[in-house]
Amino acid sequence: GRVIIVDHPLAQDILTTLRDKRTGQIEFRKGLVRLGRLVGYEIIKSFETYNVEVETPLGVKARGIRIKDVDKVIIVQVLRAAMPMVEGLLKAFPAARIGVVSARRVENTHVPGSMEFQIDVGYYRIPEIHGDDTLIVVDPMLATGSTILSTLNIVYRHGKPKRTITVHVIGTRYAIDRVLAKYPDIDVYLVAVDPELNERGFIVPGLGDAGDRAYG
Ligand code: U5P
Repeated sequence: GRVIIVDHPLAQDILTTLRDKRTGQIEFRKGLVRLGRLVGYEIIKSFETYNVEVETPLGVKARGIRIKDVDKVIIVQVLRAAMPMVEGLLKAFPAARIGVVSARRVENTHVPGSMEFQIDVGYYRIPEIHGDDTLIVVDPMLATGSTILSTLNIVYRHGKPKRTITVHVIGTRYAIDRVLAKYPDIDVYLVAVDPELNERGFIVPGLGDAGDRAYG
């Protein structure tokens, strides 16, 4: 798998807004939607294309391209923080089938400083995954990796995709390595990699609790 940092200046500008503690709920959500769109366009760059020809209204042939299997995409969102990013990703993948996983870190069993969380999965609903599908799993923050690993474990029970991509705003090197150790073929897309996790498992400098900031 590859690790792709979306370093487009617009993505980095939006990330700065998200990090800013003065950014309120409405702007925060809007920023996540815009990042989802930008990351979606970045993901599309990795899809195969094929050549086609169309005829324009001038009765002349023009060469063009189509993106292969762009409609064979399943997006799985970790509730609730991933919802705005998925709205943005759908601009790039309007035909995607959508799954949801309600996964929550159990904060009260967490030993301060531990790099693992127990994950409580409440509800999930995932479309059937076929061998030619691209699976995109979205969680804005990849801190210890516990949430995404639990989510992937559930998602893969619904079939094996051709390719798996995870999408995050911010991740830690630790979590990226942990995910790739378990699933070496996954491609991880992030807008930034931050250096630290604090005692409570928050990314530092990070942007706080993504779900709380987006939804209150
Ligand atoms: N989370 C945050 N902010 C952080 C760290 C974690 O919002 O600074 C939330 C994410 O929304 C995600 C989960 O659902 O915790 C990821 O943590 P982990 O399971 O990777 O440790």
